[in-house]
Formats: sequence, C-alpha cells, structure tokens
Amino acid sequence: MPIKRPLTLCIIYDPPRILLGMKKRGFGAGRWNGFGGKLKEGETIESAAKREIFEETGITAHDIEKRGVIEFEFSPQSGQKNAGILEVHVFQVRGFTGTPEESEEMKPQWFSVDEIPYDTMWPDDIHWLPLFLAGKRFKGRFLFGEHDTILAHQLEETNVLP
Ligand code: 95L
Repeated sequence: MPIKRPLTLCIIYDPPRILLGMKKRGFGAGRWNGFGGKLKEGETIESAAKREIFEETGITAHDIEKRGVIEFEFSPQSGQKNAGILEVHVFQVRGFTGTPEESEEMKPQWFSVDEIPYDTMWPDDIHWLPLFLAGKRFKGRFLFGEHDTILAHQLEETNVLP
C-alpha cells in the first residue's frame, strides 16, 4: 500500500474575488495554484496551512475552515515517481490581514470568480472548485495519467471531513 502524505491547499476566497498564485518553479510550475504544501515536523494540518499562506503570499490568515479532502494518485504513466497518494486538505481562508506580495515561488493575483483561469490550472480544479465556491463540503479522488490528464475521478458532497 502506498503511503498517504497529507498536504494543504488553501484558497483565499473573498467574494467575489479569489486569490491564486502563478507557481514559478517546482511542482505545478506554470499553473495558477492555491497555496499550501507539506507539513513540517510538529505542525498540525491547520498550522501548516497558515504558515504556507504566509510564506507564499505574505498574508496572515486568521480564520481558516476545512472544506474538502481530495486524494490524488499519479499512475506510472504520469511520470510522477514516488508521489504516492497525496491526501490534500482544502481550506478556505476567511479572515486575513495584509496584501499579497510576490515571493520566489509564487506570483499572487486576484481573479473575479467569473473569470477563473481553469485552462491554466490543475485539471481537477474545474470539478471541485465550483462546489467550494458554492459553499459545499466535499471529498474526492483523482487518478492522473500522462500529462496530468484525469484517468478516473470520484467526487461527492459531504457533511463530515477527516
Ligand atoms: N487550485 N488547485 C491547486 O492548486 C491544485 C489542484 N490540484 C492538484 C492536484 C495534484 C497536485 F499535486 C496539486 C494540485 C494543486 N496544487
């Protein structure tokens, strides 16, 4: 059984605008991403989420709420070796202070929710982000193949999250 790695993914949604970051290097480079990443030793999922938000945007998040959990699996033909299964905890940032600033990793930009750049985002986003924006909670699973195409997926609304 592959190991599951918990990761955070934070969406700053300040209706009617949403903050995304153009990833400048590393995993997901060239795409508009949410903010987040791995946990460091001693961190909770929530404290890791707040740290990543600050590191990648300069914003201090005061109030975050878990809205979804998505498992991502990369098949051998995706070319992502050793990715294992990513267990991504999706958070909504509700209260924050500060103004987003570009970092070495990310160039943040506000988008209107009517103009979300799905073409330049991870291909799973178009499935779950509308649920997120509609205030739903959800859990899902995506299997990626070559060029990050989605080979299979499941997605459902839920009341309870792990
Ligand atoms: N806004 N969405 C993201 O930032 C995002 C979406 N899907 C992903 C799937 C696999 C993965 F490794 C990362 C992401 C991801 N960052």
